[in-house]
Amino acid sequence: MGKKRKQKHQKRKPSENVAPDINTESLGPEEEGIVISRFGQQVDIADQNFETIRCFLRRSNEVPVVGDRAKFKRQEKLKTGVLVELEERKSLLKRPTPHHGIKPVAANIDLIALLLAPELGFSEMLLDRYLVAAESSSIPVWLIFNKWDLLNEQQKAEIENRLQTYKDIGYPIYYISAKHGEQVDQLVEDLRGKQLLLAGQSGVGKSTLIKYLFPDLEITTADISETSGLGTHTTTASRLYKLDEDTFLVDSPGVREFGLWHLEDSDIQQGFVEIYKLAENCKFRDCKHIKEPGCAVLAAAKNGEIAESRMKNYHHLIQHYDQQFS
Ligand SMILES: Nc1nc2c(ncn2[C@@H]2O[C@H](COP(=O)(O)OP(=O)(O)OP(=O)(O)O)[C@@H](O)[C@H]2O)c(=O)[nH]1
Ligand SMILES: [Mg+2]
Ligand SMILES: [Zn+2]
Repeated sequence: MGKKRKQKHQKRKPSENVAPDINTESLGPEEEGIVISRFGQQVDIADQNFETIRCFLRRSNEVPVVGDRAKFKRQEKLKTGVLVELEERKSLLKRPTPHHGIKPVAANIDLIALLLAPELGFSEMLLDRYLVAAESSSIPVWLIFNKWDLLNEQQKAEIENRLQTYKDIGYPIYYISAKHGEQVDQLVEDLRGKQLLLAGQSGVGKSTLIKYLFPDLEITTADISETSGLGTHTTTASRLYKLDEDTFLVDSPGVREFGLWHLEDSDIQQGFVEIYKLAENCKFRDCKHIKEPGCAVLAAAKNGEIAESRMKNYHHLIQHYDQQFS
């Protein structure tokens, strides 16, 4: 799904410029690990046994993010060490900050599990914006509709009906209840072998899913505020959890502004994958499928081959996006 964009990343040999309170003499041999969390000038790296070592950064280190594979040296007999270098990344997922900045979120993610939940008012527009942003990172997306237990049969049928559009486009969809573990086993079987990011608005239940999978860990989750109907941003830093030797999940803070990321026209065009596929048959190469003659997309939409809501949202984004968010 989407185009492939290789992330190039230079490997740099660090100088011996070590954080001041580290005595180089006491450092052990180089070991391999994985970055599970980062705080300012320090990172938590899990070693081969998945024991956490708090590592200091050297000034020459490339900035590590959750999910990076790294070489480090530990200070003997202590639970601290130094980061030596990062391995080349397969991918680097970024997200916008509130003031038009862009911040790296996680490295080596090969699947985005986008959680949706009923009480946040499931909307196709929000989902389409998320999908456009996710598609621009070239990482596959699965849709996980959580809190299935809160719905009655009629509501379930309505949601399934609305999500059928996305299933038809090719997005895998799961209906789960993270809190009660319903349908979670099937999801987990399908996730094996991947390093994935749990994404979605604050309050959809990302941490609750982690909590269900790791019952022995202390993980904070919180109720959705009754007055605002919004999540409360309970998780404040991304963190990686290991499910098995080759399955890792990153819990991340919910981002309200994710869907409002500034998107180029080309991102919007490529982010509606079923529309993008049809666009190669348009008469004009730069067709935006608004009212151009010989437009294959508009013809397909007229024949009912593209869902009405998708076409409407595509038009809305491509025509109003800049005015609205720049
Ligand atoms: N009924 C029901 N409630 C759930 C389910 N999953 C999560 N919740 C509740 O939803 C609330 C929010 O869950 P969290 O796991 O904290 O949400 P989050 O996505 O991690 O939110 P942030 O960390 O703020 O991004 C909590 O009160 C959970 O108990 C579910 O499957 N069913
Ligand atoms: Mg959370
Ligand atoms: Zn067209």
